[in-house]
Amino acid sequence: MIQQITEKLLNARRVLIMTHRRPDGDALGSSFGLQSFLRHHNVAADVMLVDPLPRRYQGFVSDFVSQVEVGDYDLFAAVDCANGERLGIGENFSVDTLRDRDFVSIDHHKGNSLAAPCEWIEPAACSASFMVAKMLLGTGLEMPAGTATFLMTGIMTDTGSFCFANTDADAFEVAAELRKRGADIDRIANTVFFSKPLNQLQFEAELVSSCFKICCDGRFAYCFVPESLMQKYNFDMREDEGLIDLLRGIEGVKIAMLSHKRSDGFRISLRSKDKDFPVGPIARELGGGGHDMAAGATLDLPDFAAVEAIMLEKVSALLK
Ligand SMILES: [Mn+2]
Repeated sequence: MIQQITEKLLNARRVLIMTHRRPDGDALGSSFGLQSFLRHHNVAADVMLVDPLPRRYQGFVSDFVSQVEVGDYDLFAAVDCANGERLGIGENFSVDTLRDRDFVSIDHHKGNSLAAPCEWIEPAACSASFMVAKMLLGTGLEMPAGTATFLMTGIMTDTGSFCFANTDADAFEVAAELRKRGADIDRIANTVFFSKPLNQLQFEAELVSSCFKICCDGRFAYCFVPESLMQKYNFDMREDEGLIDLLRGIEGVKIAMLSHKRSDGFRISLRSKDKDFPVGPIARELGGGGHDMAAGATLDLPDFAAVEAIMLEKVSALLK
């Protein structure tokens, strides 16, 4: 399958690369890594993004399209996207349109339901960027440093800089190959990890001091982020990548949950620090998705008290 996808990509006239909505480091790293590699090898490729970019990635990626004509492309490639609802295509066309066309998908989400005619799904892979890197390195073609940097960004963000349980030996091996090709880890660290805006730090300080709840003998930490606090510090939850680590980082905590209200309900993000207590199944049970150790869902409930009641029940049952 990898071979088939590689051939399709390298022989395409023009590829449209798509990823999940509210793109994170892995979504952007895998998309732009693939785009830069294809362009380097004279294949026209565009990344489509329809949501605003998180601030930390604004200096990192700029070359994308938001509106397209389907007929301009002969190949469609989805990366890091688990299902049609999450695919960032906006009003451009429907997912069904793609299934009648040449459509490939590369992803590492368990339970992927995108159903592309040609797909490579590897739930054990640490990140989609890792999969794209493995595929592109496997071609034996030259990989420019810019491509290596994009792909490394996705690997570093999805593995928590090689700290999470999904970091297997293969992740290090591919990372080593990317580093040899000039992946600029300094730049990644300084733009993605070490450049928190001051308003965010102040927002986090008040969040920590006033909103955290810890229960289940100190093993479940959660927090509802009130709209008023976001407004007070001008903090946008689109910038929340890594925010949950404040909870996860507490000693003794096994499961962390962060929640905030959106127009479609209460968004919950879940993280686990222990393989014996995976949160992926809980998220999927609630109509969401993700990985064993990092997952999320949106709950259409009247208030956070209702979310809290359900989650306390589910998490305490898991921790039993
Ligand atoms: Mn990912």
